[in-house]
Amino acid sequence: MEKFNKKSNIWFTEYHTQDAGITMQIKDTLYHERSAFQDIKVIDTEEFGRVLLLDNLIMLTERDEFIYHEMITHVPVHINPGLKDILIIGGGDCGTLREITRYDFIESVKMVEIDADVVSVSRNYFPDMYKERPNGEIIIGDGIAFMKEHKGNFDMILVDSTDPIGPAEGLFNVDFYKNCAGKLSDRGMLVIQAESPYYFPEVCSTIYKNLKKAFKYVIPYIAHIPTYPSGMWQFMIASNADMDINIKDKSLSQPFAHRLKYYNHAIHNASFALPNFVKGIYE
Ligand code: AG3
Repeated sequence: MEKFNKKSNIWFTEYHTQDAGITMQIKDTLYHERSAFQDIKVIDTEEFGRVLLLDNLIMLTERDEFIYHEMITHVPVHINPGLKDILIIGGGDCGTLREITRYDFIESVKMVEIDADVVSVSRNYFPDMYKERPNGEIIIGDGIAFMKEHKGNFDMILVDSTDPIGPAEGLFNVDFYKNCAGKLSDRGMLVIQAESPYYFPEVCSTIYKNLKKAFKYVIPYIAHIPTYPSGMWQFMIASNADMDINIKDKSLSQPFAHRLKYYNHAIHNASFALPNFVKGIYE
């Protein structure tokens, strides 16, 4: 390690197991509070730029957030191109909102985030994430209650949550998934982030089984995100309508394709290819 020039020598580590984690050198702590729901921190790091930590877990970094946000949105949009009404549950940093509102044909996007402070921290510290969006509406409230009370259907529900411990726990259970299934239009889909298949196979397996109790079809896909546990991240698309993963219309992302840094059509297809140990989780 001598060859590396240590600057502050103050480090942040997120532990993924008792014995392993990811570590990065901190330049500065820019913000820290305990909101009504969680501990919120913004650190500035040498390697990854600004990093948003919720309960000391990495939610996003300026350098690699594009991967998660592109992959949770552009993959499902390309298999079901007629989307008009979208709901995002969570996603307070507004990265998912940014990606989904790139499509002109999407008429309305509601984002229901439980913690107003996450939205304001994003507004103040992550200028590439939060922007006023004409077809996007931010609602501060509990996503679980919103799903129970809301009348009317969505063409796609995106669950951009934290890990299944803490405030997001209820977003991974069967009741919530059934509520979502009941609020989807005919060809509607639920899309969720589903953790690391490498470190947390039993979490992925439980999520998959829970989804299967509410949906006929559940299709897992993968992205590589350097700052999340193991760098390999699982997403799942669930639907009660027949789904096929092929791109239906290659021109959908054309107007902004030059701004995408991860998603392209080859990645779309490749993301559904699962390594054998991951396939094994879902058999
Ligand atoms: N949602 C958080 C993914 C979970 C990361 N987990 C972890 N680091 N242990 C993404 C928030 C970005 N919108």
